[in-house]
Amino acid sequence: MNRKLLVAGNWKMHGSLAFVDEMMSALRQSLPDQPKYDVAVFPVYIHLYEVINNKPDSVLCGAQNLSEYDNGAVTGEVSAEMLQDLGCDMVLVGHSERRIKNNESNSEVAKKFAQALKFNLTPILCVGESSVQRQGDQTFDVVWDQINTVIEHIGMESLSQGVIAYEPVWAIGTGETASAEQAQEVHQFIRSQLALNDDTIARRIRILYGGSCKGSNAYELFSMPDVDGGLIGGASLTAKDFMAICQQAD
Ligand code: 3PY
Repeated sequence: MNRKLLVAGNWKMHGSLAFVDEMMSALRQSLPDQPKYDVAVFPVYIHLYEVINNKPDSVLCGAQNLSEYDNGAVTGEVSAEMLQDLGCDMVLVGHSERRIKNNESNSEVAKKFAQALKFNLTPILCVGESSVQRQGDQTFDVVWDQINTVIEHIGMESLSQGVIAYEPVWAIGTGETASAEQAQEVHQFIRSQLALNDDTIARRIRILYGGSCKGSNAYELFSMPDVDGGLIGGASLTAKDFMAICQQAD
């Protein structure tokens, strides 16, 4: 099955309004009008509006997080309904930085995934093991538990409306990248587990790789049969580096 690659820039807690304007004009100049691949950027909440108003039509925009609750008395949170109202297309759920620093549990992440779908946002479910878990041979168990909690909460058909991003925690912000073979091994595992439930969905769903993906390794990673693009951290913060990765998806 032909899956369209997705190159998604997770800007994390970086940027300013000037940075957004600079990036949007650089992407307008450098991206083809109708790229063969999908491109998305994920700024902080307060920069979403600026991105949405200045991005090229072909670029999707998403938030880095959302509330598991509907609109109401939940101070400091942002709902899926608000993100939809603003014009967001996508949202990250369960990034390892939030699982670790904000103690987000698998079931909280599953609730956020469901909220996103309720308001027509495409969730990107981030999963991945720590280095201790990898060394303890727990990679497959950890990753499957993270995905299966979402399936148990909302079912396979709903999961298939989102995207999965495999991001080994040991490769995030460390400069260390999973080799293309290591990434493929986990992506293939995820797809084969999904196929036990539903083969069509397993073949349709996009699985991105994230964790120190850059221009120099993107081609090798994207060439793997089960890698459908990347969720890019640091290398999404300059137009030159981000475009270098996008070009590998062409
Ligand atoms: C990274 O590549 O560092 C990421 O965390 C992408 O989400």
